[in-house]
Amino acid sequence: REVAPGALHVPGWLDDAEQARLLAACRAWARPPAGLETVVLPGGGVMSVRSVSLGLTWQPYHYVPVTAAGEPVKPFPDWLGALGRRAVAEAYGPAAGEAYAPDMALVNFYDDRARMGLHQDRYEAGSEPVVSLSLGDTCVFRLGNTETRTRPWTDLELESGDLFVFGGPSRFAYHGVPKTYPGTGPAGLGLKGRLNITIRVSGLAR
Ligand code: MD3
Ligand code: FE
Repeated sequence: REVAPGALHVPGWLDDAEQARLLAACRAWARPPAGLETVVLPGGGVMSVRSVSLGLTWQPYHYVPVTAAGEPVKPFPDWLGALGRRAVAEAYGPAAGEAYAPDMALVNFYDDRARMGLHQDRYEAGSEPVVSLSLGDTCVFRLGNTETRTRPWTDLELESGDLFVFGGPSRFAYHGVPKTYPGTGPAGLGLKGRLNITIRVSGLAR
């Protein structure tokens, strides 16, 4: 479903087995070194979402190859790039899929209290689409406009296995996660909380 121009939501894109495989990979990536970290903002604020990156990591407000603790970021695996290409092909057609060359992924972990305020993702060098995959608890995803951090916005629910692709005019829309619904993930997955994996073209790799 096209939620806004260039913003495509595909509920249930990952089947149970694919979700389990992606979760197992996230658990391995979360382990040290260069595992799950808390991002501290320059004003001293701490993000409630914890994250781990592959390929490059995001530190306020740029992409770097080393974590805040000084450890090299884990590599961005080819299979995850291939999954991103499949997602973009699904959203915009086979040619767009073939042209898509992601170089990093950001995995966000939400415990029951974590939220992400409305923001734009504009630290990438270009404007290639962002691919988002959700695992575990359902959340409210807020998709705003490209002009202001205020209304109008649309609230949607993202569930385990859902794909979202943000390209075209939606690429620089404000967005955030005002809440998750604890305990709503698939019982068989065995994840307490929510994971979101975004696959991106930073354009800054080497
Ligand atoms: C719309 N993550 O990591 S994913 C982020 O669920 C981020 O963890 C949220 O926003 C999460 O930056 C939302 C959906 C998403 C990701 C990137 C976007 C929506 C986007 C980039 C442009 C527009
Ligand atoms: Fe974002």
